[in-house]
Amino acid sequence: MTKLHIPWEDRPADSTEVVWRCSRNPVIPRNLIPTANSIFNSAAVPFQNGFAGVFRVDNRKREMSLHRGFSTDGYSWQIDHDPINWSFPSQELSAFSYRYDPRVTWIEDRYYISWCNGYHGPTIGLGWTADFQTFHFLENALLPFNRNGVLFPRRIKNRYVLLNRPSDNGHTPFGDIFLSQSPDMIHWGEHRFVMGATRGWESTKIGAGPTPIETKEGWLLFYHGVLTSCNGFVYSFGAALLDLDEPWKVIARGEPYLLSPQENYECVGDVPNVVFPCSALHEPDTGRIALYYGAADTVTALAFTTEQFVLDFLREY
Ligand code: BMA
Repeated sequence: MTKLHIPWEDRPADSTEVVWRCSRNPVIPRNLIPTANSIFNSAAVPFQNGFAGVFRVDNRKREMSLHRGFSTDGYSWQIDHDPINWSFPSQELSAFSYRYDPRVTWIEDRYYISWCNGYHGPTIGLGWTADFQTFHFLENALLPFNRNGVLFPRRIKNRYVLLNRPSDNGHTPFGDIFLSQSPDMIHWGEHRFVMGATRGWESTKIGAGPTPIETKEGWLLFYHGVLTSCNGFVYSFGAALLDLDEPWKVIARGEPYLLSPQENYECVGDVPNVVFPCSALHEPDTGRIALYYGAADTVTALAFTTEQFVLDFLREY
């Protein structure tokens, strides 16, 4: 089998950035499929000889749903025009309110999907697929109100671990990252505080981004942070390193952001000034990382970095 290559561009010669943007951004336009108002905050994973993804599509009725997609190169995507057709464990879970901001994580033998699920308010929905053909809905992991549920890619001390961010029912003006643990993906407890909003770009609230990446030094976590300006929220993202065995312990956390909304497609759209990462493709042998992020709640963009660049950045700050 030929080796799968993740999307990649070297850092431009004149750049000193730790994270740099893809020259083809935005890689997914808002109107890639005819039913879409916007396609953003979405998750891609390696699948067979290419990539598969779960996409946040806000349709032209402005309903927020999850759609399936495939790609051979990680840049050009074929996204289903209709939302994922879930199989439900119970009729009570099937009522549609909204489903958005998916993350996808391979654990053991299947892809788990976590998202913000409308169930009498936002909470963390979970599901899984093995083949991207049938999609199985699981019980909500937590009670409302919660957002930004992100699974670790393996059990830690025999527990599945889920980062999450307790919130309110609206445009929450606060928010710290916690984690919850489970023996079976159904029952969640042993909740721990991980880290809170601090200052500057992450002074209002923070939330986990892509599935954490395991490195020798700890779990590498990209997360978004929000600043409240006189013009509204500004979403940037940065990085932290969590302890491998007790991932609620923060080993390092970068003070500056890694990427903030500065390009036109990040500053202009349905919600201006948003960069919001939901997935990271990682090549262990090269350390390359390709981050998919939603821009201005409208389009999907790519940015690049390496494990080493981010670990060096975290050591410096
Ligand atoms: C958050 C979520 C994200 C969105 C962001 C900016 O609360 O709804 O989906 O990208 O706000 O609007």
